[in-house]
Amino acid sequence: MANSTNTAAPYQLYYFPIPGRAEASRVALSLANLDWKDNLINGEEYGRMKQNGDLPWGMVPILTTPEGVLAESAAILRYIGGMAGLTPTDPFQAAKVDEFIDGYEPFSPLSSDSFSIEDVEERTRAREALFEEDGKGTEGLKAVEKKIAESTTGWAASTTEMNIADLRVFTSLFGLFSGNFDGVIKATLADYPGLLQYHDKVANEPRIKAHYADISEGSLCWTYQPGAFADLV
Ligand SMILES: N[C@@H](CCC(=O)N[C@@H](CS)C(=O)NCC(=O)O)C(=O)O
Repeated sequence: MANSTNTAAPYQLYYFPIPGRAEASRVALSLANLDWKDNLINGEEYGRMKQNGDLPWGMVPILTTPEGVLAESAAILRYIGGMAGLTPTDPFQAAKVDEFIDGYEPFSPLSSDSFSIEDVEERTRAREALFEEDGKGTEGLKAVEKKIAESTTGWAASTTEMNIADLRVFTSLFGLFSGNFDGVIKATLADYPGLLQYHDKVANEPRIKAHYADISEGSLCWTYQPGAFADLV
């Protein structure tokens, strides 16, 4: 059952109303067919949860489960990914998937580093600088493109099937280019044909394609649909 409105659903995800660090787990929760609720919180609710001691590490996302609260986006993804059949059963392949998720992490928070800059022009400039020739964003995109090019199967961690490493990379990477981050523009991706090819592969995976088939108008999740970047090719 996907994304219940039931406040008593056994699995409850709490995060801001953006893809960000929760999106991969949202996809995994849906593909696992669990009864779950997507609690979209604002800054005030986040502050209240933190104050109340509801957040094990003071941050979101968290997932409440019948067995207790789980924090850290990668831990949530691994836990739900296991239930969704999205983690390899072979121990080495599972470890390679973990390696990819952990190795990708330094490139994950690129856009959020500049969240605290209040002036929109200054924030835009800081984000644009990320994707200049020597910027951290460019370095990250090149590194991920190279890793994916090394894959023997086209899936991020060279696994035989799509798995949680792909959910993490796909949602984090392409979520950056939704237009939600001032100064980060989708045209940047035109310089990364390998990443566009990877987008095509994941977005057209039948479960992913079905998951994003009916998004609402204006949804930030448009970057996850097949053809989202087709005009750049
Ligand atoms: N390592 C954590 C990082 C979580 C994180 O950075 N969460 C941000 C939102 S994306 C947050 O809670 N920010 C609120 C704050 O730091 O005040 C994870 O992956 O879950």
